[in-house]
Amino acid sequence: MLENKVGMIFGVANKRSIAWACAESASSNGAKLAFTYQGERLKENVEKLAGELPDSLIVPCDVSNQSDVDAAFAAVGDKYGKLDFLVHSIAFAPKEALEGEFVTTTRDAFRTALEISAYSLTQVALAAAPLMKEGGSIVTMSYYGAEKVVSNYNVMGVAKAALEASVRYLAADLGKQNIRVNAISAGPINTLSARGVKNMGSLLGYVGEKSPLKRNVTAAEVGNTALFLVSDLASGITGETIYVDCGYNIMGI
Ligand code: 0WD
Repeated sequence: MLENKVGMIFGVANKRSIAWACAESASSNGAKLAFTYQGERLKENVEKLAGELPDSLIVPCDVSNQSDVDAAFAAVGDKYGKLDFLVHSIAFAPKEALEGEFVTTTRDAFRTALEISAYSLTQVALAAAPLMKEGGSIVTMSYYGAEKVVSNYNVMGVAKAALEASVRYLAADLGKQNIRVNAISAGPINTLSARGVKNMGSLLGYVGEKSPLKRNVTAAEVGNTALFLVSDLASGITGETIYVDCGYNIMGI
């Protein structure tokens, strides 16, 4: 499905990362992949995982550092000469902002969460567009806390709301270059980031019980939806937030 396509994957921390599930789906369908890792802390993990894939590239990139972003895209341009799709699977907020009441969010925590979790999508879209010469597809990861209050999710919910709005504005700007931009709103999955949100365990239990499919979604299911969105099967879809949450979002009382 993705033969002769080159993708760039942001946000692999370990094998549980949603980004890694996206990479596995894309790679097993023929894509060549470039991976970014945030810093030395994650280098070994990403090298071990991505090293298994043929013709892959691994570059450091902390999105809070513009020169890292420029260098990562330059490396992709040098190696592959083009880019067809990008998966943005990055978020961060200081731990103390992900518990207690939202009203106590500090200016610093707000700025950091919005910069890393929302602005970074615009930052990478701007850098990716010149490499997407034959059009392209950009996918990011959002969560239900963008639209409804989820205890402890707090400033990350505000960041996800900004992220989903960014998807629409980016889709409108980049559509004329045949670049599509979409978000996946994933149900809760037990990853490293998720463990940073207080009481994640009980959230998983609650959602698993209430959702129409009576279970939690898997990272592989999110990866397969990302595969669909970056493939030509989704050529008419842009600016959307697609739920991959076992149906949880449709439930009322
Ligand atoms: O329940 C979940 N796990 C859900 C996650 C439900 C719905 C959405 N999501 C979203 C997250 O908010 C995030 O946007 O999916 C995305 C991926 O999250 P993940 O796979 O759950 O978590 P993880 O494996 O931790 O990957 C996120 C990574 C970081 O890992 P850690 O945990 O070490 O912070 O985002 C990367 C980093 O690798 N990251 C950065 N990358 C570049 N520059 C930066 C940064 N400044 N900050 C974090």
